[in-house]
Amino acid sequence: MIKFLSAAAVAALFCMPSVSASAHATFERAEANPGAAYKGVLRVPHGCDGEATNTVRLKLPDEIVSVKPMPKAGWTLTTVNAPYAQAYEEHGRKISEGVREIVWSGGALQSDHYDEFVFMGRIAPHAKAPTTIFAPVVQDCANGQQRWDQVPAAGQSAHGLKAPAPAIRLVAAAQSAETPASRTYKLGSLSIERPWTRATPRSAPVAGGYLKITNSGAVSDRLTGGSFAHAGKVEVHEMSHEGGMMRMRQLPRGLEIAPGQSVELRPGGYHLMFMDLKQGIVAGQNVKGSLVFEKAGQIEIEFDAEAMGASTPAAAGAHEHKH
Ligand SMILES: [Cu+2]
Repeated sequence: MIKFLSAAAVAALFCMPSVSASAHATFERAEANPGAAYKGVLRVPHGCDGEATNTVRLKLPDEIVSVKPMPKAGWTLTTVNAPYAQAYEEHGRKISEGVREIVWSGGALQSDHYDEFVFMGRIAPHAKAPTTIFAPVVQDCANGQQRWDQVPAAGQSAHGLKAPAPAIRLVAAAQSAETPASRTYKLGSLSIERPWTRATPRSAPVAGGYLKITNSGAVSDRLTGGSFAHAGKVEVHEMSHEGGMMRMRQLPRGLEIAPGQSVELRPGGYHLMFMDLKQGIVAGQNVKGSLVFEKAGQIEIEFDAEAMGASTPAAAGAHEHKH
C-alpha cells in the first residue's frame, strides 16, 4: 500500500533552507588595528532552521572596548555591562568596565531575510597582534536557537567549522600602513590625520609637528596645545610674511577649526612647535604625544618621524617608498 506524504512533510524532508547553509554570521570588516576605532557590522544571514529570529545576542571579546551599540527600529536594545579583563587608559582616564554583551530582542527577522546589527567600539590598545578574536553570537527563535560560537583550536583555521563565531583579525597598524585609516584619530566630531614630525640634529632645541584636522561637527573648536614625549612644552604656531620675512609666531588663542573645515598643519604654515627638546628626534621613530582642544578635550596620538627636512609625511606619497 502506497502512503502519500503531505506537501509539508515532503518540504521538511527535501527542502534546504533557502539561504545556503554555508552563509555564516560574520562581521563586514574582518580586520582591525589595536588602539583604533572599530565599527562592527554583524551580518545575520538566516534564522534557526527556517524559523524567524527574535533575539540576537552578541558577546564581545576582551579586546573590544568602549562599545556603544546602535539602536535598531523594531528591536529592544539592552546591554550587559561588566568589568574588562584588563583596564586601559583613554584620554588619561582609567577605564575598567563597559559593555560586554549586546542584546537586540523583540524583533522578527524572517529566515528568508537578511539584516545587520551594528555597534561602535575600539580595539583595546593592549590587544595583541597579529591574532584573531571571536565574538560569539546566539540567535533565539520561537522554538529553536542558532548559535555561532565555534572557535577553532589554537593554530587551526575556522574552515570546516559548522557554526564559527564571527571573527576579527587584529593586525598591528604598522603592518597595514597603506590603509589611510591607520593613522586617523577620532575625537568627537574632529578627525586627526597622520601626525608627523621631522628628525632633528641631536642638540636641536625645537621641532615642528604636523597633521590635518577636520571638523565634521556643527560647532567651532580650537586646537590650543598638546604634548610631545621629547619636548618640555608644545605651542601652536603660524608662519607669516612680515616685511618680506617669514616669521613664526605663537597663536595665543590656538587655531580655530571651523565646522565643516579641514585645517592642515604643515612646514611653512600652521604647526605645533615642540619646545625645549630633551633629545633629538630620529627618523622612523613613532613619538607619543597628545593634542588638546578647547571643546573636544584631549586625545593621545603618535607622531611619525620623517627624515630631516622632509616636506610631507612619507605615507602621503606611498609610491615613493614602495617598490
Ligand atoms: Cu614655530
